Formats: sequence, C-alpha cells, structure tokens
Amino acid sequence: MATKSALIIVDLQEDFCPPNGSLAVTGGRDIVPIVNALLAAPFFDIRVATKDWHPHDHISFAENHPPPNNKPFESFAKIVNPFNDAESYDTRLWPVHCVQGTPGAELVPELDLARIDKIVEKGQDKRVEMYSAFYDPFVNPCVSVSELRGYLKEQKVTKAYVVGLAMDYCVRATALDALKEGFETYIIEDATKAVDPKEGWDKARAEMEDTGIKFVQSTDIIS
Ligand code: VGL
Ligand code: ZN
Repeated sequence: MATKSALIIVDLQEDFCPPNGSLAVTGGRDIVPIVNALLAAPFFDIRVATKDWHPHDHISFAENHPPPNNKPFESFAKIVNPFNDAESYDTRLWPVHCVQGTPGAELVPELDLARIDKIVEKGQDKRVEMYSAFYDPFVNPCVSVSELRGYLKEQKVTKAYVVGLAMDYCVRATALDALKEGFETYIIEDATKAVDPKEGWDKARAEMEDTGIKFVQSTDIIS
C-alpha cells in the first residue's frame, strides 16, 4: 500500500498559549514557527488542525463543579458514562478554556491557516472529557466521535505525525488513538510542549514509546 502522511496539529489555540491563554502551556506559542515550517513541507500529503471546542457548561471546567473539589489544575471529578453507569473515570479539572466562539478558542493567528486542509472540532459534548481528537475515552459505548478518523481513512492516510498542545494531554491521547486506529504514528518532539514539562513530559513520552509511537525531530522532516 502507498504511504500517505498526515500532519495533525493539535489544539494550537489562544487559550493554550501565553501570554493570555486561560490554560497557557509554557512555551506554547514558540512552536508555531516550527509548525509553519512543517505545514510548508512537501513531505506531508494531508494537513489537519484540531480545535478543543467546549460548550460553556463543559464537565472539565472546575467552575462547573461545587466546592471544595473545584480547583483548576488540582481537583478531579468522576465522570460516569451517560449510557452505562458501570463505566467511569476520574479526570482533572481545568480553568474555563476554548469555549466555542470565544477568542480563546481561535487557532493562533500566526499559524499558516491557508495550508490546512481540514479543521476538526472536538470536546463539544459537555458530559465527557475528550483529550483525543478521535473520540472520548468511553468505549461501552463511546459518547463523542469527531470527524478525524473518517477523514484520515477517506484520504487513505497511513502515517500520522502529531504536533501541538499539550504533549501530556491532547497530543498524547490523539497519538495513542492514531496508533490504535492502525496509523504508523510519530510525535515531532520539538513541535509540542507539555502542561507539566518535567514529570508530565517524561511519563507521556515513555508511555507512547512503549506502545510503539516513534519520536522524531522537525529537522528529520524538513532538511
Ligand atoms: C487540553 C486540557 C484540557 C489539551 C485540552 O489540548 O491538551 N488539555 N483540554
Ligand atoms: Zn479542553
């Protein structure tokens, strides 16, 4: 089968970037020149950007939970599958971020949008967290599915190169699901940043490498 490579730019949105993002990832905006260089590389056949795209009453927002367990970055909430109360997970709560239609939800304006073939929105269902740009973590049944899988399969993509924000949350989850969906999956290491650049980065990197995700540098692609 012919190789077809997709660049998947995860959540490169204002709310994840300094100086004003509500959930700013340290150095988040610094990856934009590298991502733009990757967007310009003939190496890729398909270029996708994802957007975290939450309703104001999303379950991941700390302020939508009663005290005392409603501290952004610290508190956790239990999320139960609305279709199956035997399935649940604990999830970290965040400041309000990437609310549909707000300036914080916009892709950063420095991004070379003209080269992007497809924008995929995710996280619209208020009942579930959705770090992965493919689907939410519930399986029995899954609650929210984005357009990403269908689009990549329709385009006959075989390799997925994942970049963007944040390495230890949405980049990680998207890459793990890309691998699960049968794509040969890569992280371009210098084109992502972590919420927790120390333990978060190391833990996510080790886990991804263990499952078979490969780590490369942008200079391996743009030469
Ligand atoms: C993300 C936390 C909450 C991400 C999204 O894009 O990594 N992190 N929502
Ligand atoms: Zn989010």
